[in-house]
Amino acid sequence: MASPDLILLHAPSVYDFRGKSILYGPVSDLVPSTPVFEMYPIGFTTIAEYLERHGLHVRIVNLAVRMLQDPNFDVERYLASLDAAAFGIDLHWLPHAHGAIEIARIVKRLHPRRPILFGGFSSTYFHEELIQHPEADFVVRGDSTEGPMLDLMRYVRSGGATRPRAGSAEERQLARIPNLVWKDTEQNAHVNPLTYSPENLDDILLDYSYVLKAVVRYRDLTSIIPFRAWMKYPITAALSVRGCRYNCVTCGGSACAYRALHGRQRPAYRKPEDLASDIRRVGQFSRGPIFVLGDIRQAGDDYANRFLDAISGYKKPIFIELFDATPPDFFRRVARALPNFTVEISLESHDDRIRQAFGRPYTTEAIERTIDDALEAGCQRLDLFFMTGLREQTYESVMGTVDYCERLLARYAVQGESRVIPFISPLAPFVDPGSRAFKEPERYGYKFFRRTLEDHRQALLEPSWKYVMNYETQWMNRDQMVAATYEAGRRMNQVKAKYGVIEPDVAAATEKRIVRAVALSAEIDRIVSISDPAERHARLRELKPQVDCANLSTVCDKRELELPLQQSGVNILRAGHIVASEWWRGLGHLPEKT
Ligand code: B12
Ligand code: SF4
Repeated sequence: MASPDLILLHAPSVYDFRGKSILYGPVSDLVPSTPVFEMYPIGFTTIAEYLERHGLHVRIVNLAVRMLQDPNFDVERYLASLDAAAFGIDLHWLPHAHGAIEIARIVKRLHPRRPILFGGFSSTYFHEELIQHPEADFVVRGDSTEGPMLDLMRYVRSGGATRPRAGSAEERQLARIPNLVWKDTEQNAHVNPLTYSPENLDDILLDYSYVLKAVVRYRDLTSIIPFRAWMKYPITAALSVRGCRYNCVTCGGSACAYRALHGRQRPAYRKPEDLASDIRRVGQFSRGPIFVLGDIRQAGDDYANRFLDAISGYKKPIFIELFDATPPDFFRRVARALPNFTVEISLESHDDRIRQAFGRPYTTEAIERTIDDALEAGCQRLDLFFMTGLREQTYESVMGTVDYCERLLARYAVQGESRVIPFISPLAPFVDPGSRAFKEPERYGYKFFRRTLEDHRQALLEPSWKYVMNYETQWMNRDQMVAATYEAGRRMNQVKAKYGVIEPDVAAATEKRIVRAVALSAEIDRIVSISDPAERHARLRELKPQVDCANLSTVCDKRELELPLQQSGVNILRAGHIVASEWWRGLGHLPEKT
């Protein structure tokens, strides 16, 4: 099997999580990943598709999933068996600050002549610090890197030096690649201007058939799975936008963060008709739900209408998210086009003042009208998300949020069933770098314990999420935040059981997990206060089996987020067709796609 040009590696959050005793807490309860954050960025797929379209071969390797699936998976041996002209590692989400850098170290040791490149939001924010790491050869900044990646890979493919000499032609070549951060022979860092920031998403393609083809080409399915439970619940995403119009204060993907970090002046939208084709293409081989990332109303009513016209008649389950209250007519149009739709809304708090201080423009009253309209139009389910760790939010206010959810369920649950389902989780482990709160903590009432990339890398090794968190607020310290989160989770679980949203056995299991997590958290606090490091370490190690059991689905059962699937998730016939054409092409019978 020929080596690919580029291997994209996704690391676990903490590299050696299998040997460490860390109570991660409910940090990933509301995303498909485990606390190892094994999901790779969507951008892996768009970069891979783009480079393949231009004649290069790319392989995606999800090391985090491999490590999760097989406790004996030998990372070093596996990495030694791989080779490529370059290795790319995402440091997109800051919780990967430990794993991404450790994986880079190992790859550098095993393949010293191969360049290692980093990319993603956190790489962009911390590019100056990251490039100082000896194993980081390149950082590609920006929310869009397909173009610069093609330039860089062509440079690497043509034998260009990883660290060019001052005044050489190679130095001039690297200096021309937009968004690139690189080093010369003297280890001086050069930061090229951030000039690649496409105005729209016309030139990218979220084409999952690349994924199927890669499975055949590299005879490896496990490495490309986006998250551990994907085979059981194959949810896929469709990307409507890069960027955002809103400015939620803790968000590193807000309008002002995009402007400052990625040079993006306005969101780049995918053409609505192309978005609809992306979805239909996924629907050809997957029966799982599709999540449309980004509110389709964000670009205006015309965008939403064009999208709904183009997708009309799509019958498979689809999630849409709303960033604001909507008029009733909107849902009537959605229901006509997408009979099997589910809505997601982040309400954050029941308290208008707190929600608006966070940056969400809508009132509870307006959202309640929106909920009524969505249900009346026939929405299958409506998930409401609340958060702890907000500006101006106290312990009592968090409990008030759960009381509010009880009132909601009393109103919407009919005969032991409710289409409205509330969830609450913490803003954790980190407030995003690049957010307004990170930039001006005092102004927004935040206090940070960690500021640099290295601070966060170290934080991730702390024994429980309370110590990992990079912040507290003027209204709740970390102890209160942890206590409020667990207690809110416990009460919410009871409320859901009372109104029949979850089965009694599910509720009982969640209750048990929360109680165990609270006890473990207290035990870890006691261990942390032991002054002898050897004893501290030994006591933490003893807790590992219990900690491991408490690390998944703490404040709710992750499966509560899932829609019931009627049939197996993958359309075997269609997937088989794509796989067979790739195999046939591999035998030389079909031309390579250009
Ligand atoms: C969609 C989304 C998700 C989806 C993930 C979809 C996915 N697989 O990518 C879900 C809902 C699962 C999710 C989860 C999380 N998210 Co999120 N998410 C977003 C959101 C709303 C949009 C992201 C987006 O538009 N991506 C598309 C573009 C911009 O990125 P991309 O195509 O994947 O990648 C491009 C570049 O980033 C870069 N790139 C990325 N990786 C690499 C690697 C290399 C080598 C190179 C060269 C380039 C490169 O090039 C790519 C192609 O051009 C943003 C907010 C926002 N408005 O941006 C938050 C955001 C990215 N998420 C964030 C966070 C914190 C999380 C969680 C950690 C939250 C949590 N505690 O659970 C988890 C992590 C999940 C995991 N890894 O398991 C923060 C990140 C801040 C930071 N610096 O850490 C953001 C900015 C805001 C937020 N708080 O939600 N998220
Ligand atoms: S949290 Fe707010 S600012 Fe961030 S992506 Fe969502 S709507 Fe935009």
